[in-house]
Amino acid sequence: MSPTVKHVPTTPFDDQRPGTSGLRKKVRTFRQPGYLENFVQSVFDSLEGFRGQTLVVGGDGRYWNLEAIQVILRMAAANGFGRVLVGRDGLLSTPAASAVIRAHRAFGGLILSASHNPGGPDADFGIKYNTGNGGPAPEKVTEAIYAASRQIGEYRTLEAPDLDLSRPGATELGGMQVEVIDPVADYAALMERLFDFGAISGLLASGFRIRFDAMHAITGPYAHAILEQRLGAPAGTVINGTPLPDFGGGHPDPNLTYAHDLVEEMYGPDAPDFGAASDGDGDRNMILGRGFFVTPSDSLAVLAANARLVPGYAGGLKGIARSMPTSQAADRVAEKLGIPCFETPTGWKFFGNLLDAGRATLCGEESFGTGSDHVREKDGLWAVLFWLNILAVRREGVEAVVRTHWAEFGRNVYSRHDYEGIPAEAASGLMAHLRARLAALPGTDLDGNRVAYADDFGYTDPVDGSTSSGQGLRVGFEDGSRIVFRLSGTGTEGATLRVYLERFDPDTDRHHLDAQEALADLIHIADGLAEIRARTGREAPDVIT
Ligand code: VG1
Ligand code: CO
Repeated sequence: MSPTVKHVPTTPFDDQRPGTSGLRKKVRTFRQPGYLENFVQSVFDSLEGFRGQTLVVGGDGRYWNLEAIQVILRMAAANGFGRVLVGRDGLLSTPAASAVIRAHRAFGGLILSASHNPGGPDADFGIKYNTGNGGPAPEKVTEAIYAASRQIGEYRTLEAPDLDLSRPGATELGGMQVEVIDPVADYAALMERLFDFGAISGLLASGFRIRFDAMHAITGPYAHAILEQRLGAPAGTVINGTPLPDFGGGHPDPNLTYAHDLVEEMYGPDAPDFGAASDGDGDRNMILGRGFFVTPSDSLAVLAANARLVPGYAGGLKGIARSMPTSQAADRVAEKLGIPCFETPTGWKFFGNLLDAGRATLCGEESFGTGSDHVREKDGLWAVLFWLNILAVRREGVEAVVRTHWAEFGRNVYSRHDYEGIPAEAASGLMAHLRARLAALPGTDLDGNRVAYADDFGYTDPVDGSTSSGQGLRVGFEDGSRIVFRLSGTGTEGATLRVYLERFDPDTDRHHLDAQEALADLIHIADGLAEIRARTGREAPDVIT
């Protein structure tokens, strides 16, 4: 007998507005009775036409992932979905979830992740809804979800036991089919269509050594299957390759601060030729050469400039899109290729329309995010394979490829400074003070740098005309340098101030300079403009990327 649908009375929580990438909160917030249920019901209440359709569900394997998935399965059945595709053991990387939604023409998907934020009972959890194109819900959908969460009165679920998600296969739950799928299969097949696996295997067989740090997070199984099993990299190429609920106690954030195992090896004696890492949910990437770090902004530009070497992009790029704070290195490549370059607010949801409309092929963010129209999320392993494919064709090292790129296009020296966990009031005070100063800045001189423009970035989507304001304060100088200030929309405690610094340098003689050195005067100007030290009480950033 089918379990009956229960209508459970509930009252709204007032803090369920999705941020840059879904709803992210402490695990203990999510564990309050009704908290997850309210949000999931609000998602369903804001959607139309899903009866009998397919929903994709999976997460990054962090603490509480499986418990949340069991709740979602019962609610999906009670709300009338026809079928759910769920990754084995509840696992799906964010880009793989996007690939599965697209490959199976699902109505949408729920992805459980707080990405690079730590996991565990005292750490973070998150959930986001992706639409049928495989991408994060655009703002009009996330705002509708939030509105629904403010007036929710009941949620629907079933009285039914947990399902066994450890083995692929189909079962039934309250009239809905639940299919447990191999989390890697669709994704790996897609990668094989885009890249020249033969050429990459050849490179690896020639003695080119690589290391991939999965940071105890979701990309472990994907990297084992693709890098070691399919491409023949030696066992042990993938380190920290078993997903753990608390990511081994670390921040699964692929940058020079948190990916320490990898960084130590790549900057040590006898370093491999290529190193990479991905984040909690597998959508970010960090690329390293031997003793050499590739900024994510440069990585986007290099991929764009070399895209024709890769089978999936041999036909050329339609356009490039980058988030506003991302360096303008990609713009220079777009100009040379004669294709448009779009500047969007921070967050992958803003790329969806451009990709769907065929106006952009490659997208990137300075926050270690790169991707293309193959899915509608940024994609960590995809970026790794893209790099390896380029290196296999060019038969050059990572550093040589980047330096040649700088010599041709000039170097957009770049760095981001993060001040984490500052009191929310200090952060909003700092931004308000700076915002009030903007109008008077153009034409003034700051330490010998003349301000060309200063504004609060707003965006009008060229495809559907929707607008988003308040997306970051920008101060641009006459020589093309920029400083951008914004507050993070993914944190769960206090506020994080991000300061983005960029200077264009065409002079090859200065390309050996360390970014902090080359940006020293802008760093000084940023502090003066925003009164960072005075208002946050911090002498230095917590994380520099
Ligand atoms: C950060 C990054 C942003 C990225 C977002 C989600 O957002 O800056 O570029 O899209 O994280 O990435 P914020 O609002 O904290 O600056 V992930 O890998 O956390 O899904
Ligand atoms: Co992520």
